[in-house]
Amino acid sequence: MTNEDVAAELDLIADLMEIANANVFRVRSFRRAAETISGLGDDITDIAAQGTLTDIPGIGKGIAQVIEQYLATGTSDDKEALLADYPAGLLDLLRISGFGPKKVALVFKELGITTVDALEEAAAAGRLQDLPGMGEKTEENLLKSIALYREGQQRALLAEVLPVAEDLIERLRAHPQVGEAMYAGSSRRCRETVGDLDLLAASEEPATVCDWFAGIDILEDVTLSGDTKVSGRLPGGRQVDLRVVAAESFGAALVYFTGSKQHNIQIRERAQRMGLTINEYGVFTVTEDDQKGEMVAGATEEDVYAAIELPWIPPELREDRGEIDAALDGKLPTLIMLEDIRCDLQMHTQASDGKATLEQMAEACRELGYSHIGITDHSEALRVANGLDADRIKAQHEQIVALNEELGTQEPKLTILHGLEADILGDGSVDLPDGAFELLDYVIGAVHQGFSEDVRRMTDRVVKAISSGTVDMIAHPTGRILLQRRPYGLDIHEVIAAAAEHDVALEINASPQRLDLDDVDSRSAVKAGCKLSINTDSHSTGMLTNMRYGVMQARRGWVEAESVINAWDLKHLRAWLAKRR
Ligand code: DGT
Ligand code: CA
Ligand code: CA
Ligand code: ZN
Repeated sequence: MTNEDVAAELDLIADLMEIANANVFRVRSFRRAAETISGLGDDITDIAAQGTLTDIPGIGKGIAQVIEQYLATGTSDDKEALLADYPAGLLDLLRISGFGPKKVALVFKELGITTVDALEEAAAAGRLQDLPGMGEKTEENLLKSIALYREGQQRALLAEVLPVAEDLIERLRAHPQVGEAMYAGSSRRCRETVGDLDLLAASEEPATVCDWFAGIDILEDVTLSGDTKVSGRLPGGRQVDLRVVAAESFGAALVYFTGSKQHNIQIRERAQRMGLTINEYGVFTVTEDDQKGEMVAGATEEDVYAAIELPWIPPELREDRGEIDAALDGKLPTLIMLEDIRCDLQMHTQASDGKATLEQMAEACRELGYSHIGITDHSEALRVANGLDADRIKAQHEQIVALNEELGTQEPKLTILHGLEADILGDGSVDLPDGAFELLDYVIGAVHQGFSEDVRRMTDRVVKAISSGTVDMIAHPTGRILLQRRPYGLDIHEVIAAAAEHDVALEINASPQRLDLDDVDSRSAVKAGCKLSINTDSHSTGMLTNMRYGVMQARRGWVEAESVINAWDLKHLRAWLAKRR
């Protein structure tokens, strides 16, 4: 079990305690322990094995015992005691965004609600309005959140599925009877969420491979069918399908199962127009009596596309959004790659709400091979994140100047730019303390508060910030949280037009829960002439590697490196920033 698993378990117990109206200090001690453990450098299982859990600050005997029991049995006496009084269904209610322990306790006590279905029914029937602190608006928002919760049950974030897919593919490739193997479907197209995981392997002994795969440790509920297919579930319930094909068909099967369905339809129709037929086994000629003739391609994707006179099309583009016409015109984009990224322009330190120090963030970025980075703690107005006032910005500036001097003498070199993630306030003004603008290398504007305005006001607010001449970039422009919060009401096309006019960059926030701008908006932005910046918005060193997910989203948006300011070298970036000031 990982540190994150243990932290999540402690948080869950804290949730249950809150529902049970337990002592607030005890609840807080569980929450703090969870936070400490998730930020811990060492493996919690090792520490537990050494019997030194209580040496960790904030972990007393009680919590240490809960952790030990959880590591040994997957549960604990504390949790079981709570679950005896409060049904496990209440934990599902807690997963509904905006519905915290207090509200869960209230509907449980007053209305006996223990399931999401019952809660939805009560909200739809207007039975929640009479409860203290709830109204018609609460019910409306709740119904929306429940819809998102259901969507979340159907689909998982790409970042949850992809590492598992990569691990399974590595294990398949290592099997002596397997030639090539690859994941397909939405995971390979790098869609932000994934329904089920599709895997593909080439083998001359498909039954042997299927038998072996059916016994693999992380698969549950396994079904085997026809000796060429295995289906099962990952822990948590996500479906996995493995198909095993002959090597001569691997490319055709990979094209077919990568999809998208719409892309497949387009290439099948193209094949038909050329007197060919295409399926998951290969590309074939068609005989005079309309039968399948000779196989002309199938072993590799390149062969399959070549057989219908197309260049290979990157999976991220296979969404039937004009990629086939672009391929025919020789106008497929040269998609940005992770290797193109030279820096990360949004990250937080302990100065505001980050977990690591300035030095730790810098060192981690140097290890990633970046030549420069931008430190962007929150501005004063974001009190919950301990935002920086004028004095603290000045102090941080001195710290960065000193660290830059030190880093300048080390190889490989790293240069730190001093930025700020400044709140865009309710009236569209930018939260820049006196004197800050002059000190900073750049300013990111971001909306963090006051979401539920109408579209006109929200759009004006962001456009005003863009036109202010004080911001160089807009962070997470639509504010969405995948599977949890819809974008705020905002006319993104107006925002894009304003950003293009004022040469303000728009962020592709690489955090797997955000991916904001998304693929479609990123493409519109580049078309409109905007610069983009792919930023991890890291709040710890571990989050820096989320860059890959931002790049994937950019690739789905047909984005090339030249549009992305953090793919530029430092000189180019500095020149662009200087021109703007
Ligand atoms: P997901 O799982 O909902 O995230 O999305 P996909 O794209 O992985 O879809 P899935 O798992 O239903 O099917 C995998 C691929 O198989 C899909 O992208 C294209 C191909 N495929 C599935 N059904 C059909 C079909 O009826 N016609 C064609 N042409 N292709 C299909
Ligand atoms: Ca799928
Ligand atoms: Ca599937
Ligand atoms: Zn933050």
